[in-house]
Amino acid sequence: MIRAYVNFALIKYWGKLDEDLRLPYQSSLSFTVDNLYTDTEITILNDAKKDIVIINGVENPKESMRVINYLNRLRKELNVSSYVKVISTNNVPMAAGLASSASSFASIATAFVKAFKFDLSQEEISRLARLGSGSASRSIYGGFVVWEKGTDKTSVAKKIDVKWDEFRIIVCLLDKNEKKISSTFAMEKSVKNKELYNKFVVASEKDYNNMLIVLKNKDINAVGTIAEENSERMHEIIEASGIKYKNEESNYLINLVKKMRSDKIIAYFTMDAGPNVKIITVESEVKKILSYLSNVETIVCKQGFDAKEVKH
Ligand code: 2P0
Repeated sequence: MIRAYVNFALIKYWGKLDEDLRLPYQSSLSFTVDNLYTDTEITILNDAKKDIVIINGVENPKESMRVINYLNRLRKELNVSSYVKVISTNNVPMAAGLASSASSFASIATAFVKAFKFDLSQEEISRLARLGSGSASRSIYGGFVVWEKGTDKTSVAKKIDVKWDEFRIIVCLLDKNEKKISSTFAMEKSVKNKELYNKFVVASEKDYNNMLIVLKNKDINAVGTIAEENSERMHEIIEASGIKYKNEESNYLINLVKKMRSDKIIAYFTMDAGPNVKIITVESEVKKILSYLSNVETIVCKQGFDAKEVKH
């Protein structure tokens, strides 16, 4: 069984230059965590005429479709023909808006490669994961990771050489029942807004380069500031296309994080394609931050691991 962990972007991937190859307009940078993950077991079905896909314990044709399309893609890429049985289970709070395509497709890609006994590098597996879901390219590695823009061959994720044990992301779980607009769809809409989108890409490039510098210095205030600005830029362009992921509770939490900062606590926020707010901080601040969040369900995340084999 292969376990791949969820990653949260500090510099966001938001928009595809090539939709089929899932090539991004911008390089992104993320943190793969230790306690949210997907487990996938893949076995080859000899003589079968179709794949069997079980996600979170159920065989649901609609949910399985994206995975089956992806399995077809993997068969083509790796030049194999057998159908397979996929059992994939997310270890994330159900319907929390965190069910991550990143950890899912990273674990499926890795499990597929292993089932067919291919000897591929992590970068090669990252490329295959990218074809399933862009952010999945980054979940091949634990800790701080970059996914570089580029060509089909070069646009893969790599681990950054930063060891920062004190770094934390606190996930605040909000409004679990919110209907989700897929990021794939929302990205397409953002890209169409050409003038604004081009500005976003230029700013994002700057954020990425600056982030690489401050991350090497483990400068939490600079890391938090750049991540927060980059996230806000992404939500600005999303909202300009008529989609809104932030809700009232998100805004309440954003203001609370700003209040923490005015109380001299190190706390910054980032948000993805949903209402949940993630707080960027370091270990010494976690207790203080949680005291502001007594009414909110939280998950404190540390640096996680590469996608890897685990025993049942
Ligand atoms: C990210 N997100 O960098 C950004 C920030 C959401 C907001 O990557 O269409 O599920 O499957 O390639 O990877 C979510 O998008 O999109 C995402 P597809 P994906 O984490």
